[in-house]
Amino acid sequence: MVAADDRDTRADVPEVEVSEAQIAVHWREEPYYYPSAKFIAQANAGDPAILERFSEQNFPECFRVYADLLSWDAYWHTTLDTSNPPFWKWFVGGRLNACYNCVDRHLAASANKAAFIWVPEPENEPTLALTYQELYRRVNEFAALLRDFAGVKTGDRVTLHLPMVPELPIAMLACARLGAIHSQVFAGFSGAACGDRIADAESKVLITMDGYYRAGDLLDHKVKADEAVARAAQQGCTVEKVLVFRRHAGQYASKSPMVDGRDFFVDDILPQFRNKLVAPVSMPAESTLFLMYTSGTTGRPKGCQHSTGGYLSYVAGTSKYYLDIHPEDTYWCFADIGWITGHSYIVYGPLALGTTSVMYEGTPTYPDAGRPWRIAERLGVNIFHTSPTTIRMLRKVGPDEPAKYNYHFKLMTTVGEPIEPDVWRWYYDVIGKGEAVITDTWWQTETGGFLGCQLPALAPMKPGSCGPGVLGVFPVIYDENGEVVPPGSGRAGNMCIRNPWPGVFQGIWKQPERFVQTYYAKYCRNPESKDWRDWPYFSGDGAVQAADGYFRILGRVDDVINVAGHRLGTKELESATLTVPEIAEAAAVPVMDELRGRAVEMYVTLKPGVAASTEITEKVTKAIETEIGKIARPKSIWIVSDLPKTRSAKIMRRILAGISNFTDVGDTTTLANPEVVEEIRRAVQKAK
Ligand code: 6R9
Repeated sequence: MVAADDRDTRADVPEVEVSEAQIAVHWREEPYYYPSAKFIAQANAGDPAILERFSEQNFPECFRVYADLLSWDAYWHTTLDTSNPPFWKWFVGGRLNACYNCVDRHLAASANKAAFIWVPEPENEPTLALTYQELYRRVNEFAALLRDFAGVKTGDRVTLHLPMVPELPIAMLACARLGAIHSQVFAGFSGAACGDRIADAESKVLITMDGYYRAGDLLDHKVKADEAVARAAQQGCTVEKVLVFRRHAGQYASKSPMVDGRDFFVDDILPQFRNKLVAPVSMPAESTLFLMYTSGTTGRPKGCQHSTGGYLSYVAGTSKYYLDIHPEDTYWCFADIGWITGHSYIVYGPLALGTTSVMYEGTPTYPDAGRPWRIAERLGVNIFHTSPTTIRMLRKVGPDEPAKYNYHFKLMTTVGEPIEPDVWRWYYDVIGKGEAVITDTWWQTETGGFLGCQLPALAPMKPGSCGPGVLGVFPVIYDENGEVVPPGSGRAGNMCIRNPWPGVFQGIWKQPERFVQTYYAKYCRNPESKDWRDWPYFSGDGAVQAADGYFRILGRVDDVINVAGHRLGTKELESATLTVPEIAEAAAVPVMDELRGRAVEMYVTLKPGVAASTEITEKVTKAIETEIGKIARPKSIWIVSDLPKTRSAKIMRRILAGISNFTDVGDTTTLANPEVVEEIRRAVQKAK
């Protein structure tokens, strides 16, 4: 990230130079696949009457169906308040507590049922079944510690930088119990990235862990907390307390010294709060439950704010109808809780429905590619949720592994990136054994829950398509001029949503202008209007719609690169690269990647007098790892003599992407320096 003083706080209307959608492969129409009679007979949404209940005429009252899945302290008086567009408010007047809804209310019927099953990476460590009763106890104790030891109050922001351990959902739910706003930063992100997010949220408390296992190593994680606190301090934000969980109680797995008066081992303090109960704070439906940072067009990450009532209703409802979760199911979502998928569909949605949610430490392919299927067999998992990148990886390393294990999935989900039809078919035939229904769920950090997906028992699947809009959500494709691109036209355009829905984010933390500009200004028909029909939501994705109404997502149309389902901003990558003193200019472009969907390539020029060397490319890699994290590591770094630029000195990433992907570079006649294009092409394409 860039330093606080030169952060770009201007509205980030995307200047589209190169987009993922432009390099997308065009697929042919695929045949339908149908759900089995057995699946249909047990499905939560088996009666087509539900479509009528959620028809456009019944909007917004239809979402009462979702809100009624929750326990409210007070009912709302206004289902949708549109008085301050596009800051929509759902269930206004209602009060509830998210933790109560996910934990307390299940005690009467399900105290001894597992809320989470956690599989640690080392195979000699026992699997933990955390019952609803035990979760209740641990959440209460930790909430008491947060309140009485760390001084956390309702409305405070608390940053979490936790790996995939049970302490992560416990900490989230403890914050929710107090009405404090949690902001979990993906553990794979660097200390610097975590520090920027702490500073933006102005958190006084950081919750972290000493270490965690990944592919055979016990990683030192606490060192990142020190970097994060220092980075936040540079931006004027003082972290008062760092609460450190220990991966193995009583043993410290980090080389980072504990700072006196700032750092505390949770397991040292927790005994003081043994069996303490904390009353759940009754929150207005519109209060913010959490922040989730994601990448956009500028270097500054966006803290997407999600509400308590609308969000929780939406993830409960979509978990019920699109994941087909019943309380007696064992559901396993492979995502990391550090991403929105984990928040919505490992923690809040499944727990609101009182089911058993599986989480695991480590990676799917360590110690071997049979790990997921061994776990699924042993735990009786029947709903499975993952991403195309994971599916591609599992196909590559263990194409025949699933057949060796005796598990049966009724439903499987794919999320995070477009899935190629061939990969879809392997998922269906080999992982799903031809028995499981697949839902391809299209959505975003901003949207809280699914937006595009077919109802699994009521509509057929189509490989590579996410299906139509979900219940109560009405997508549309607009061209650049705001004209509707009709279904079946074969033309691509910008994927938009015509109406608000309860899961939609409330805003970008402390950046209301950017919120309006990025998501609503592009297609707003009348900025004075209080009618939601005048405020379509712009997703930033390109898509085509088939004659049957199914959408096929092509990729990002803005300056975001989706690597293995992780959003990286080109500006973030470029700012990180420019921290290397030898680098003069940098441009990040997406390239097609067999495993991860897309990967990043960096093009750089050097300052005068600096000679190209592998040391410099290593420094760039290191800088990106330090500023963002290892997931952002570029596939290639090309040192070139000059970058193609317009006469207004704007770097043309589109041309570089054309070179990297061996596709058409498009028009170069308006460039200030057209001669560099051939030179770069020759050098790069020869080296590939
Ligand atoms: C949930 C999540 C959002 C971006 C989104 C789009 C891509 C997500 C997809 C998909 C094709 C799907 N995306 N789901 N593309 N098919 N089923 O991934 O949120 O991390 O914010 O990413 O991911 O490009 O705009 P997030």
